Amino acid sequence: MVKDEVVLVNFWSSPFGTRVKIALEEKGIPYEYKEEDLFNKSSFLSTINPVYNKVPVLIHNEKSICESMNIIEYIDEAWSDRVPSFLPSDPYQRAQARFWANFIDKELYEASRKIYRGKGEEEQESGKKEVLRILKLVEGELRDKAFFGGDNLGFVDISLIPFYSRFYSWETFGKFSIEEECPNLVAWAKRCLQKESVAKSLPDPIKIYEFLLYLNMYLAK
Ligand code: GS8
Repeated sequence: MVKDEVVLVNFWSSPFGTRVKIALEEKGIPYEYKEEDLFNKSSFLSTINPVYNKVPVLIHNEKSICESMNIIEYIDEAWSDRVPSFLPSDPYQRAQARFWANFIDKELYEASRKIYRGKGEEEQESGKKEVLRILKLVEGELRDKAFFGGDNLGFVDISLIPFYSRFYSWETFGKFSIEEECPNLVAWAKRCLQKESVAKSLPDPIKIYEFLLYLNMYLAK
């Protein structure tokens, strides 16, 4: 059997890269981690992700795969012999999982940026409103399940949980409480954190906050 060579190219604070770390940990796939300096990108990055020049990129036996949720599906398929499966086997349930992961992808990151990068109070308020609207919709989908994936972490859990590291920043910049508005979702996040795969992959919320403060100063220059 050929030995798998797996490399994750990432930047520590990226919620997208955190998704990939969790998926690799969940399946118990050993990998090499390579930190990419996004303030001074390497030419290597443009060879492994020539279209977007962004992280994360997964390199499996010298072939690169881009876009985090695409990478999660790839991991699920390439290591289909390993549990857990991230996508359900039922076509309708699969479509639903993809729908919610796609919704999170399209909406959450951009809306949240308005809270900490907002140019003025009005934009910040609209960011807060949007983030809460998104989180409440997602919370509704959780219903009374332990995880979006049922009893185990699934596709939607993996897509959303990395953002939990940013809740502290959003709440501090925006002066509001997500737990007050979405208690079930925060309880879900705490359940996820009890999983080793999540606990060891999520960046420290305080470090994220300090990084976002720094980024605001850096971008204001
Ligand atoms: C998003 C990747 C992304 O934005 C995915 O993988 O799901 N849709 C993609 N990556 C950021 C780091 S996270 O903030 C990135 O690489 N930014 C560098 C840049 O924009 O130049």
